[in-house]
Amino acid sequence: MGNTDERSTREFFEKNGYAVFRGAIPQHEIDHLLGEKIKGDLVDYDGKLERDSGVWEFHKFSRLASGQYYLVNSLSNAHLITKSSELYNFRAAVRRVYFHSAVADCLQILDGETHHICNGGAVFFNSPASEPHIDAWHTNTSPWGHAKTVWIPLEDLGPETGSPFAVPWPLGRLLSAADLGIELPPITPDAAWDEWFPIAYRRYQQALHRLLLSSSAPVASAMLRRGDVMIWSTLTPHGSLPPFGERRTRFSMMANFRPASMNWGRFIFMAGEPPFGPEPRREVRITDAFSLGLNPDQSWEE
Ligand SMILES: O=C(O)CCC(=O)C(=O)O
Repeated sequence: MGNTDERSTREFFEKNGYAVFRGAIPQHEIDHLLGEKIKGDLVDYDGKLERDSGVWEFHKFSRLASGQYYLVNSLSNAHLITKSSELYNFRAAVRRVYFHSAVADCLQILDGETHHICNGGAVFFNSPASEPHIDAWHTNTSPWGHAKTVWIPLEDLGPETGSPFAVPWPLGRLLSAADLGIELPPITPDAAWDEWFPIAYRRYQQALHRLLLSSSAPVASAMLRRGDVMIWSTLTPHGSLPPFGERRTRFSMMANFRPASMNWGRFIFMAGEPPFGPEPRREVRITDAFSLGLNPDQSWEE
């Protein structure tokens, strides 16, 4: 570990499960990402798209009491929608930020690792107003708790834009279903993941929410300037504030990383539990840095 600042950032991260790095991404990278050439890639699309239900539909929105809209029919494999020839400039610019040495530096300050692998990412145009949740459901390591989400504002953000927040959480603290006092539906090798996942996830979410509420958990957010970097462990509960008043933009991006020296871990399935057997030894494929999701159909062992 380099200097005192870095040491105290790491100590803060270990105690609270999140950290904020100020002005980490060079402004010219953000200018490039938001530049006219890139914007030209982003065109409105009003056709049908494949949904999680498997049906091709137009967007369907619902309105919350707060006046916000949310998408009811979520997209299936959104990352696969565009052909590689589309969004060419945009994808290249996004990758330039995800894989910028400044991101690697921030990660290294937190865990000392020199090489990380990106498991997927997203670009936000508005706040998703997501409820408190943990990202370990889609990205985790074995042993637990070394995967991280990197979140980067692309414009200056106050809470009125719907900033992200974290619940201060000791690094590595894993809440299993048993810790939350719930049982998840059993999963067997034949079980359909797509049927099991939403039920298990929702049950876990509700229990997590109850726990945070009953323990009067604090939430932490920050005024963020474009180019700052906020990082949380994928075991740290976090979410996003809803924006105030009328809808407004909140250009930002996030990606999940894990140290390259670590194996994937399957949060919620403890080592040796069916249907997966013992902990995976080595990950065997990273086909696309932008592919998302951990799927039990994937091959995990060498
Ligand atoms: O963008 C946000 O406000 C939060 C995003 C989030 O919850 C996530 O990346 O897991």
